[in-house]
Amino acid sequence: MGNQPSFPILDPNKLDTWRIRHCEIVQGEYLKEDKNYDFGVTREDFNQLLGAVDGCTTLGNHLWEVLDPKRAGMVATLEGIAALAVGCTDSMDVKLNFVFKHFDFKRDGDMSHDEVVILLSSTLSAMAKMEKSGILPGDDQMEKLADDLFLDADADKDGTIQRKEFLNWAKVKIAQQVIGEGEEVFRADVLTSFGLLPEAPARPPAAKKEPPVAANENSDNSNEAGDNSEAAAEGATEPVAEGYAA
Ligand SMILES: [Ca+2]
Ligand SMILES: [Ca+2]
Repeated sequence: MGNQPSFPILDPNKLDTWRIRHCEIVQGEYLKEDKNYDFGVTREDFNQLLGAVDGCTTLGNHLWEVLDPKRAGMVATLEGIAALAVGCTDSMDVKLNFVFKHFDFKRDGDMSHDEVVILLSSTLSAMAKMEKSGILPGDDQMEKLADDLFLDADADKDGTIQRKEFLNWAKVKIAQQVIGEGEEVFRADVLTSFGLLPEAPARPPAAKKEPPVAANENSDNSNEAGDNSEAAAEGATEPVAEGYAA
């Protein structure tokens, strides 16, 4: 690691102050055999899962509103945990590593086609919900994306995707959307890279952080940002590499 970005002080109820290690605590809780968490969680179970992080009492409820927009009363557990990784504060590499491990169900260190499909659909679905203008990924679209990944990324042609192959593929894909090396990567960039935003978003001014995920009400900002989009694009300067510090 080159330049060390500074990270915010942890507030257990604000996802954008979480680090990947907090996501790992929740993941560890999910994998505890005596807890028997299912593929789908209720709001109550989700709160309990997140409560594995000391002091986390309200984040589960905030995030639930985002992840269950149709009020189905159930959230896919893997997607819920992926959402934590999406919304926390850590480098792109660290996040991608977490996601890779999270969806390596067989724990064999590489991705089968099925694992890739679930990884992509769960993570991008969480991301699209958190970015309110995102389009939810369709099954066919994710199958196709997984096919593309295997064609493009399986460098050693062994029919599975190793961690390095996945990281390279994802970063190249996202980098096509982000102008300038070391520039901060926003969720909208990632969604655009995977065809899940209707049109390329204006990049926000460098000084502005993306709004915290948990604060639903803050989403009003998106309109304002749209009005200023030209100014924002023109005024965009080189931000300090934070989200994408390699
Ligand atoms: Ca595997
Ligand atoms: Ca391979």
